[in-house]
Amino acid sequence: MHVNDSHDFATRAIHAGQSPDPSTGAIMTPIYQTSTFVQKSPGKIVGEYDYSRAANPTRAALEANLASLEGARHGLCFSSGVAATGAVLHLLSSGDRVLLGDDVYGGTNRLFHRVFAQLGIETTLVDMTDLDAVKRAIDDRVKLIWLETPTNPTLKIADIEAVGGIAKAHGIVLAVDNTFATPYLQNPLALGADIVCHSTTKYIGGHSDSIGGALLTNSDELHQKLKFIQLSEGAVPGIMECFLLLRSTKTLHVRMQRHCENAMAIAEHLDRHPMVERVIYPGLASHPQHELAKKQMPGFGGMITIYLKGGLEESRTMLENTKLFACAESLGGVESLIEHPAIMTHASVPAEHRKVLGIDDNLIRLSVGIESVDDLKADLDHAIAAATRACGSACGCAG
Ligand code: P1T
Repeated sequence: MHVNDSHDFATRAIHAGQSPDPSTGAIMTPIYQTSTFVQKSPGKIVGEYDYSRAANPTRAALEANLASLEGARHGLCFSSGVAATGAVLHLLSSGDRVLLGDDVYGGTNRLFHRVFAQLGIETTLVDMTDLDAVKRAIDDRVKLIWLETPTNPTLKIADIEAVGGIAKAHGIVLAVDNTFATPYLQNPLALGADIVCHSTTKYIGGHSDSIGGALLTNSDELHQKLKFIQLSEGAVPGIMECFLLLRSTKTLHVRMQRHCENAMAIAEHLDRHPMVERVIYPGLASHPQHELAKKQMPGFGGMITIYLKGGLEESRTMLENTKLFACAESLGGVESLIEHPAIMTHASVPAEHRKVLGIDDNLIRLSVGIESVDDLKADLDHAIAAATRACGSACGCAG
């Protein structure tokens, strides 16, 4: 298909990187489930491919598709989001420093602090919503700034353009984990980031049936280095995973529209609930960076974080009593999930740091799916009522 940058997102989502199979006319990209490709003579390959760790046609279609959605020249896919993150960290050398957003996925935090620290790469946590703090943290050794926006799980919004300007002025690479926003709601490269990272496990996959990651960039130099790391480390996705993701991206825009609609309605509903102490959702006027979110994103995504009145017991009771929201790690699927970051996704973050960020026992994260919004509201109301009954009045809440 002749799809180019001038086409709208929805058209690129469905067609970019893909054309009917020339040998059969199959409209869907075939699953080239092969490890190797026969050569005519040693070193003389038939087409573009010799070995699937290096490149595979199904993966190449996915990489081109994701690159198009992020407005990038280059795309690379990995076996997981953390594998993609690790590939970026392998750009660094011992003695280099990284500024890492202070509120990121627990596994990202663990990778920086407990794996790459051992290789001599030093990580400093910075609140990326505080531009002065970013500037203050920079010295000659800082080679990479890594941020998420919205962050996981407290949904802070960083000004990508502003941080990008600071990074550029100091010759520092800016990588943005765009997993929560997706390319439908935010294109960090257009705002000055050098690399975009995705856990494709989440919204891009959208059906909770695969693990994967991706890196997108406009820099030929960064792409060549990252491609070399991808080839050398071999953390590539399986071919079937690539096919599943190609199928998923065709509906990304439609799913995201419904995720945003449902989440906004639920955020407003919970905001009025007497048992909910606070709702964090970038679409609410009460969100500290609401104006920035409006400027940077055309919609606010499907993630909501709430503080329930009470403590661990009430939170646990709520999570045990939802019937549609499944209690599980991960996010971004069509089905709604609920989780407790302090015990689940962010358990690997040191307790004292969780306290600083407000990842408390009464903080609960919702990944709002695309089911009927009325059914979802009723499910949450029922579970909160169960938590209220469990609570009595010991914690001082309305229960
Ligand atoms: O799980 P994996 O595909 O390796 O992706 C890691 C990752 C990277 N970036 C962000 C923003 C993420 O949220 C994740 C994974 N997060 C969860 C599993 C979670 O429940 O938050």
